[in-house]
Amino acid sequence: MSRLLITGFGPFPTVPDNPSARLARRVAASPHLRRLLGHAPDCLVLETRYGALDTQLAPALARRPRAVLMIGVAARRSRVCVETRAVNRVSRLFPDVSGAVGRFLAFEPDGPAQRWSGAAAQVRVALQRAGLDAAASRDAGRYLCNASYYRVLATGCPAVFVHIPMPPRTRRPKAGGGRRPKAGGGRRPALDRWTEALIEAARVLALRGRAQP
Ligand code: PCA
Repeated sequence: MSRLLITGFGPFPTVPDNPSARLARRVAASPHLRRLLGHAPDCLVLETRYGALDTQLAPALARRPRAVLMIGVAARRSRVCVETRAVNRVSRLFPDVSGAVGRFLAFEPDGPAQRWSGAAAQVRVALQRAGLDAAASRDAGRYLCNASYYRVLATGCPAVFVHIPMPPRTRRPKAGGGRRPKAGGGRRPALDRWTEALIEAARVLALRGRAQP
């Protein structure tokens, strides 16, 4: 089956340890996805700098993935959000990891003001089915997540960007003591729950990519 690309991001000035990279690697390592595709999905951890759109993302897109699942962190959000669109706008306020800010207010001076994802609703439903309280969002920000999404949506392949909050710290149960975990997995680490749900989202996207001419 055709290639599925999963992306995450490396650190940036306000998030020195970006959980989206770990999550992308965990989703891409899923044996379930490997079985479905007949090979492991491609995984790309993008450096959080504008230059990486040309040096890292463009070569990955040149391999013509049939579907792309993108993951980034939105530290101030409290829910997992499925981004429905990307806008042709860059913030000049927030420097990337190399200290650069977007050079122009629009990435593509002749590009459309926004690009929508046709697969976002299906991915949100898949996440909800997998037990995540995922919300739809129309605002992927004005930074690298939005910029990379805008690029990927231009390819026309099914692509969805999922923003995760910072995972809450989970305390390890003390050896030989501590309370028992709640029934229903309420105390399972967020990253474990997100991994499982995003594997389901990736499966849905991969099938959609296969169906698209
Ligand atoms: N979040 C940032 C960039 C990288 C990431 O994980 C954003 O929301 O744009």
